[in-house]
Amino acid sequence: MGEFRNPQAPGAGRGIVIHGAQWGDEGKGKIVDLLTESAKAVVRFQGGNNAGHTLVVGGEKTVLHLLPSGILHDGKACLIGNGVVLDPEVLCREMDTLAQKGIDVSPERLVISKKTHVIMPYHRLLDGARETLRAGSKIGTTGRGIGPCYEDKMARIGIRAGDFADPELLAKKIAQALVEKNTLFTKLYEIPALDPGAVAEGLAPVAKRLLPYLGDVSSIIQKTLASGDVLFEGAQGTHLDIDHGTYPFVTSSNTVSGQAAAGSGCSPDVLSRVVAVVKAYTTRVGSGPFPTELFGTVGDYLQEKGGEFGATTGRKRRCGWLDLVLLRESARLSGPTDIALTKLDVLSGLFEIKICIGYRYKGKIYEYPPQEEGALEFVEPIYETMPGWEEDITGITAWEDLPLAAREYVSRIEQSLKTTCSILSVGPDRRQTIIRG
Ligand code: 2SA
Ligand code: GDP
Ligand code: MG
Repeated sequence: MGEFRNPQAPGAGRGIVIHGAQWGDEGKGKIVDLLTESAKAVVRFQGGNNAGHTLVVGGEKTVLHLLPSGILHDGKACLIGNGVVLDPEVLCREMDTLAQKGIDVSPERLVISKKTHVIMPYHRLLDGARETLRAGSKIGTTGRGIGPCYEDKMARIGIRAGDFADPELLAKKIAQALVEKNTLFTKLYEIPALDPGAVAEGLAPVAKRLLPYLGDVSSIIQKTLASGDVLFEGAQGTHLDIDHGTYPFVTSSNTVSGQAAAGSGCSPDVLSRVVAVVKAYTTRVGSGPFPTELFGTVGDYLQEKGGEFGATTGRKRRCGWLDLVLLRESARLSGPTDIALTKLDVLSGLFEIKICIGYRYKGKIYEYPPQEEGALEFVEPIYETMPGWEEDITGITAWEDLPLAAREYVSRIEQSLKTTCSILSVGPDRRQTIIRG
């Protein structure tokens, strides 16, 4: 049945998913940048410019919101898949910033799927208006219009990047979308109605500019895999997944590894390696339950030492101990082959380190999170305490050179999750990494 499958010829490349196993900001950007060296292409498959992926190379910091994190490597294809929601103005600004630094952002290497949905000004307005209306129970969105854009996709009234080629169709679709939006704006949110003609005019210059970048990402992935590896770059994290996350305090896309296939246009059988990026402690930005959250001095220590501020909004990230219950569920949902453990260096200087190994909830012990909505608000974490270490580990490049307590911490995670931490990150820079093979 060969022609019905998408088999990889002998010697062909692998699909490698890099996704966040917690609530985002695990350091996915750094890991994608690192692994791009040996890949041929990098594709974003969900989320939009709510993401902030930070790369540090030779001390120079780059924060990406839409461009795939392989962009700093010359000659590697960077693809924006159909599962992404694209704010064209943000993308153009990001491209300009990188071009000024001498990075190639030409259509020869950067391709946007024609099926990618476009974030429109009315999506951003709606995002803000909804949050205002939810006073007291805000989700704490990034305000980038992500949710409303995905809503239009599902309602089948979305604008797609492929529409950029047909200004007449674009104008018609914008007018259609605005019939409903303008009613909402004026009747419910006290926002002035938008003029469809003005919205279409506002989009025209960026739409024209991005035309040469539109292509068939699915087919490019298929061709690339014939000769090399393709990285699939996740955004946000597993527990922000629209289905499996801490609903309703989630983002509006699927963030689990399976989305890499649907959000880029390849079959799941090409995804042979799944790297779960795990921060050595836990952070969350925005509202929602967080069982291991720390409110005292240790939380402040992690926040300050880890530089835990949102890479898109600048908001302070909430910090807490590592939660193995959440990670077990991440593993069940995304099937990681290995872990990239990041920010281990931030734990240096703590006398003792706690790991949440289970929850107590309604008189029972849980190894996996209870599934009722909101249950995480009421679970009591069960902790195991491990000795900390004093040493600064940011310059260490070999496993053997890590303090014993740090190695024991890593081993405890591996043992509990029955997998290997193949990559250890001990600082933000690309070179501050221990590869364990
Ligand atoms: P949205 O804007 O609709 O996706 O927000 C819904 C929830 O998803 C959370 N979310 C994130 N959480 C962590 N990191 C994200 N990216 C930025 C970063 C966040 C920032 O890299 O730091 O700068 O604030 C991200 N994007 C969305 C969001 O906080 C809501 O809880
Ligand atoms: P992403 O969204 O998963 O790509 O993560 P972010 O870029 O939003 O947040 C991760 C932050 O931690 C960024 O500021 C990175 O530069 C930084 N970072 C990544 N890995 C490490 C590490 O091992 N140690 C330290 N100290 N910082 C790191
Ligand atoms: Mg981030």
